[in-house]
Amino acid sequence: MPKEREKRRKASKEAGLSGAGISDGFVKERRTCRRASELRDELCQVKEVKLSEFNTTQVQTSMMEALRVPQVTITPDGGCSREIQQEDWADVEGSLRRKLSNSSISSTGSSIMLEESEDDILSDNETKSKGNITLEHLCEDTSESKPWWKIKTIVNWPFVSPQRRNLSWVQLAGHKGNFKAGGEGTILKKFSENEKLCFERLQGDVLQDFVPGYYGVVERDGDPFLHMTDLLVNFDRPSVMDCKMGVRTYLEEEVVRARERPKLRRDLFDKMLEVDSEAPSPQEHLQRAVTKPRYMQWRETLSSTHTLGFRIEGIKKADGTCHTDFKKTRSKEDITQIFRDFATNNTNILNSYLSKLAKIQQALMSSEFFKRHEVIGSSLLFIHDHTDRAEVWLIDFGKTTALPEGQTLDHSIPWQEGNREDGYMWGLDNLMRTLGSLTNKGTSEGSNECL
Ligand code: I3P
Repeated sequence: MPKEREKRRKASKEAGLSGAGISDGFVKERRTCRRASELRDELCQVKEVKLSEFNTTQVQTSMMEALRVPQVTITPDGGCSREIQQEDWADVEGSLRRKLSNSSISSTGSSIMLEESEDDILSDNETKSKGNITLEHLCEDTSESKPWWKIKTIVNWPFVSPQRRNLSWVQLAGHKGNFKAGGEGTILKKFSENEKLCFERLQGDVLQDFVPGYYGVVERDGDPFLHMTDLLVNFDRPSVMDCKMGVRTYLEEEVVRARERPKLRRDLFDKMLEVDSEAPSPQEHLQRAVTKPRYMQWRETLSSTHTLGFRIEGIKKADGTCHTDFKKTRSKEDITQIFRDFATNNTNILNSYLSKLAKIQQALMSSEFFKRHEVIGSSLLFIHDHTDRAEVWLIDFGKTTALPEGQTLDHSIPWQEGNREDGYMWGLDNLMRTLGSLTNKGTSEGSNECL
């Protein structure tokens, strides 16, 4: 574990954290944030969370024949064979400096993963076992065998007793174990240098009102976290939907790395197999592994990412049930139906969502941040409750990266390797048309047809 400690020290250093625990730039107070001293006090009480050791043993690389993926051909680098090292994974993340994920890397390490997930998602004042039970009741995935902890975007769910703050959590898609309870009305998200930079650059941008409030970097148990608003705090038993935006869900950098040094992943092959045993090519079956871009591209073509520029990742309904089985949800009709159910066909909610999206669209069009960033893997988070209150937020900037000086993106034109286009605006347009078809309002162009 010294290596792990070293990584944590390094991440803390990069985050500019002192040994005292809270960085100088701790509070950038905004909107609902309370006084810095109160927040700091609340952040001091935490229990030890053991980082699970990354398991690389099941994954063997065998640099074999060239791997064919839909748009990118990954070539071998010499046909040699070696075991993937921990460093390799960090390498893949490259400049994003995302620390090794404790979650979705190994599907076979689920017991360790779950243990950590339970720990991480519990409120400070709850025992682990209690939290587990609560969470299972709270967010049972009724649609598939996929565990609930695979959904991203943690949100606070004031489920049982209003007096017990941060009682339990719901995470919609993505890397589990990334979140902890913050002070009241706030959460802590595992540090990512990239996301931190985005939040800093978003301060003062027209998009600032549409992203979670950001209060700086804090340290817990030696690990750095981004401190931000809990978006669910003012809702009563909210329904939540996570839509991943854009036509591409991986960075160009990942494609280049995969081409230069293909790394075969058994866990992604297994995930592929779970959905469709015929999806892997004969070659991939033989090696029982795929590269990440290959997996990500397969996910994109299977879902509506390619055809509509967005996809539904997860839904939590007001009754506490979670649904994550949207990997094969692709057609406009299916998506429309899912939105209809999600909003319980309530026109007030649908109209609120539409008008919120229109404001977001306007803001995006004039945003300097948006113009100068490749927005990958970012989601729109839809939240409403029985009072008909409905909000939409832009979240998840871990893979949103600044373009070289002077370069800007259109966000609507097709992606070709090298142009870094992400199709975000095209996806938003399609999303608005989909919602518009439910309210008979359409979009500003008055058309209900997707592009
Ligand atoms: C995961 C999903 C995540 C991705 C993760 C994938 O697939 O696409 O967005 O993380 O890569 O495994 P799925 O949704 O099918 O579970 P990033 O966005 O951070 O790349 P990972 O396994 O390398 O973490």
